[in-house]
Order: sequence, then C-alpha cells, then structure tokens
Amino acid sequence: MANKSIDHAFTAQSLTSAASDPTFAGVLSFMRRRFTKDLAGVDAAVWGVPFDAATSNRPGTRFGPQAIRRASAIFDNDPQYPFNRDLFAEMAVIDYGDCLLDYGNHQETPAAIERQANVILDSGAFLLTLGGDHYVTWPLLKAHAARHGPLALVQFDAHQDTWLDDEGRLDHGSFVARAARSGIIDPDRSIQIGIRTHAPEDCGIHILYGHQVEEMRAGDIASLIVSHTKGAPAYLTFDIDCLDPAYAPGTGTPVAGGPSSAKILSVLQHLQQLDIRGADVVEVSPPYDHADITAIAGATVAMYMLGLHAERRAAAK
Ligand SMILES: [Mn+2]
Repeated sequence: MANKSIDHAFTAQSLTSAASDPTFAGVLSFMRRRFTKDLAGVDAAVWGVPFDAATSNRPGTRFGPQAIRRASAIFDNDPQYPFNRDLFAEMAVIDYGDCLLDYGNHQETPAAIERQANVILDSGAFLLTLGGDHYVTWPLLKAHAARHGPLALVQFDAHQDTWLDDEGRLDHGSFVARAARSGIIDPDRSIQIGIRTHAPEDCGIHILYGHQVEEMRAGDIASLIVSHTKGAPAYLTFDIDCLDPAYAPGTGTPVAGGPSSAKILSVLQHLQQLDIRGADVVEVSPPYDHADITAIAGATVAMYMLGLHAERRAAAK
C-alpha cells in the first residue's frame, strides 16, 4: 500500500486520524502520535521515563522509550485492531515525550517523575508510561493513587518486586512492598501474573505463577484478574520479563519458563472489564535485544493498553 503521510507526528491536521508513514522513515513518536506538551483535549498521553539506575543486573532500560517508539512504526500500514476498533478514529492520543531527569542526582528521580506525572494527570488524560526500569512504577503509583485512592495493582512480571527495603534506596525490586506498606495499593485486590522467582514476602498479594499461566487458558486468566480486582480502580504494570526470554530477550533480569507474547496478548485482550486508570510497560533493555523482538513486544503491549483505555472510555459513555 502506498504511504499517505510523512512525519505524521507533526504534520497531522488533528490529534485523531491514522498515520500512514513509511515504516522505515518519518519522525518516531509512539504510533506517530503528535509530539506535544499541550494536553488540551487529550484523552491519553504516552510518556517515556528513561531511567535505569535502580536495576539489579543488566542496565539499558534508559533506551527503552526510544526503542518502543521506533518499534511502534510497524503499526502504520499494518494496523492491528485487537478490540475491533480504530484506536485513533475518536481518541486523541499524544506522545508527551520524555521525563526530564538528572543522571547525576538519582535521589531526585522519584520526586521528578511524580511531579511531571501529576502535570499530565491534572489534565484528566490517561497516562501510559514507557520505562525505564521497574522502579519508575513507584512514583507513578503514588501519582495515580492520589487521584483514585488505593489501587488494584495488576502486575505482569517474572518477579514479585516485594523485597523489603528502606525508604531511601532506589531498587527496581521493592516498589510493590513499598506500595503495599504505604497503602497506595490494596493487596487484597492486587494480583501478579507470571511470577517465576521467589521473594521472602508476598505482601498478601495473590500470585499466578508462571507454571499456572502455562496451564491456564488466556480467557480464564483474564477472568481471574478482573474478578480479583473487584471493580476497584486498577493500575496495569507490565514488566516485559513476564514474557519468556525467547519472546523478550532484551531485558535486565530474564527468567526462563515464561509465557509467549501470543498468550499474554490474548490475556490482555480479555481484560476489557478492567477499570484501568493507568498503565506502564517497563524493563525493555535495547542493548540486549535482537532484531527488535523485545521492543516490538513492548510496543504491542503498549498499544493493547491504549485499547483497554478505549474500552473503558467507551463503556463509560
Ligand atoms: Mn521483573
């Protein structure tokens, strides 16, 4: 099919409308959405948090947002409609660019992320964040909980991230324990999917282990997730290492025995009833990626998250 647009990220006439840039060219915003800091009339904002100083093993997720944006060009002329809707026919989605962080002053990072997330959330827009290592979810949860109260955390991950920690450390493996302790998530309504490693504490959160994900059907997994949240406002965090390293080699702490991207995308497709209020895709580490496998998986998960927001938005009308 002949391309019909170029540099849609700044040449598009409106915030809606599909892009048709050449897949190999054009300005690389997420799914060619407009690059802008103007939040007027915006339904959803995609935002990068390029931070990887809290990782316990291999770094590189500071390059995650750029790689996911680049990979998202695959949708331009091969659009996917997992929810039987054109996401951008009615929904105004922008690429808000990246979070400004001081690489030499990491202790300021959580406050900087929370402050800038608040600017986006104050506009009423849905926020979809591209990480970054999983530490970034901590300030993001704080910003969302300030608006919705205790959140149902829906966490796709190979790791529990419930290691006990003091308040001052920056560690990508402890944000869940911190969130449970501080009351910004409701452990009784939270669930972790794909876990394959063991931390000493579970913080009372229900776990669906990797082997259970392997044995269950996608629709049943989704039903369990939705029923477990009991209608509470939910925050969906997707650590790309939930997927088997075969489907996501480009990540900092890979764990064998995870689900395929096909299986997990099917689970996401069945989550239309989730009351999703915010989402992130984290731990994509391009230096360890091959042939953009991980970046494409991350971009596709992010696109499905926009779809889940569109479903909730349509249901609320
Ligand atoms: Mn993980």
